[in-house]
Amino acid sequence: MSTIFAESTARGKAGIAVIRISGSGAGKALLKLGIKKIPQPRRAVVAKIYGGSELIDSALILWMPAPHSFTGEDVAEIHLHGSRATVNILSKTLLDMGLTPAEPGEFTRRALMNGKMDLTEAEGLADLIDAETRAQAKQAVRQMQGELGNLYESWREKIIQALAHIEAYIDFPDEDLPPALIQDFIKKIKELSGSISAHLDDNKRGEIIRRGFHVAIVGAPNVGKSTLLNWLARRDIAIVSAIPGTTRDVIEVNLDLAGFPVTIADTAGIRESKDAIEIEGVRRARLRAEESDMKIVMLDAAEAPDFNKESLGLIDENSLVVVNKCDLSPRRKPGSGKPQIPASAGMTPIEISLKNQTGLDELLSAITKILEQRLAPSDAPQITRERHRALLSEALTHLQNLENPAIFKTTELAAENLRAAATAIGKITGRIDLEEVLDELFKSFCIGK
Ligand SMILES: Nc1nc2c(ncn2[C@@H]2O[C@H](COP(=O)(O)OP(=O)(O)OP(=O)(O)O)[C@@H](O)[C@H]2O)c(=O)[nH]1
Ligand SMILES: [Mg+2]
Repeated sequence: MSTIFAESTARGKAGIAVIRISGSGAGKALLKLGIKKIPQPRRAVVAKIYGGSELIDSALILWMPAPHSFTGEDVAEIHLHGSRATVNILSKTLLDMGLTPAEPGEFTRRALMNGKMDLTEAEGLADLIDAETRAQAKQAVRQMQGELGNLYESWREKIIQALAHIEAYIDFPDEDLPPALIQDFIKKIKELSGSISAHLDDNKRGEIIRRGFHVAIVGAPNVGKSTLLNWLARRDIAIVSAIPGTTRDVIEVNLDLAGFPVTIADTAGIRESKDAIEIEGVRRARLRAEESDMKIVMLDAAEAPDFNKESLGLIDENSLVVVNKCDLSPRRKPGSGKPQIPASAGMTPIEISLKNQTGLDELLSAITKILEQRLAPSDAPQITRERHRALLSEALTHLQNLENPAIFKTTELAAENLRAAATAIGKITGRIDLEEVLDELFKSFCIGK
């Protein structure tokens, strides 16, 4: 396999840049750079590095021989001064030595191939590098540490143990499975499928943290939706005007609210229109409202108590109702303009004035509270990708087939379901190896009895 190298730090001017080399030629490359002898493993040393006779830099060198390295191969790290020129000169020197520039993700790919991490850990690493908020970073680092993979691996081991028992009986077709054994078996399978179901029943918390919580601001034209978006983003992103029907496209902004990743979408005011562009805008607004994790349904205080019917119709249990422009009816008793909202929504409308900047703290804390309720970190590891969910559901279906005692009349069929469940879970971590079934069989069952 080729020896690869890449700049591990971001491109651009920086105090330090790190070039990482992985492969059997890593040690030789260090010597060719003019380093007198390979440093002791995992000890930082400062050394001059040369391209031919030309001094490139005085750098910090780390040597991590196989197998105790990130990739499992010989790895060298060169921490040099981070100018474009220095990095380019070193890269060119390594290229001339016959080293190969790494493909995206190639170090991690090699780590996976060499069993240094499983697929969920590699995903966790990718998510950690992409993390933009605290909640995302926390979730990713836990996954990278193997929490999710270990959970799945423990489930797969249980299935493999069960399979080993069943397979033993396949070798003796004349013997029926004893009913007591079947009962015990079903009990264990039910426990396991219960754990998997509970894990799947998570409101997609982990997936939402990974991709961001989607909020759509919806309501009639001119109620102040774009003004709210600009206020939340603290930037002048959307056009605000007194002309109803200003916003047409969906305008999105990504925010960090209380450490949670949130994508807020401003949408076209919903109303009947003859204008083709506005009609399309309204269609997009409705679609976005449907697809989002939460809607902020905005109403106009000046209309109290006869609020826009269309907007009231959008309110459901995933809505936050906001009455804006409360400055327009200043003598109104507080609360007298509160709209009748469906009981299912279970929350009181929040009265604000974006013009006078009132009620906004309350609005922010209401949004934060919802985020905390929906996305609060749990002690248990979370599903973070649809891939995990699909494979777990597949495994669950096979396990649930085994809750029916009739299936045990055909031992092969029971075994087939177990095997399929183990394979599905094994695909999540990327460790599918049926050899293990055989190992388990001989370990836990006395065949010669
Ligand atoms: N009096 C008052 N006016 C406001 C308030 N908030 C926004 N406005 C004004 O209301 C008008 C409409 O605001 P926008 O934010 O463009 O409303 P919108 O809901 O995005 O409207 P469309 O894009 O047409 O759907 C603008 O003139 C704003 O300055 C408020 O709290 N009080
Ligand atoms: Mg607007």
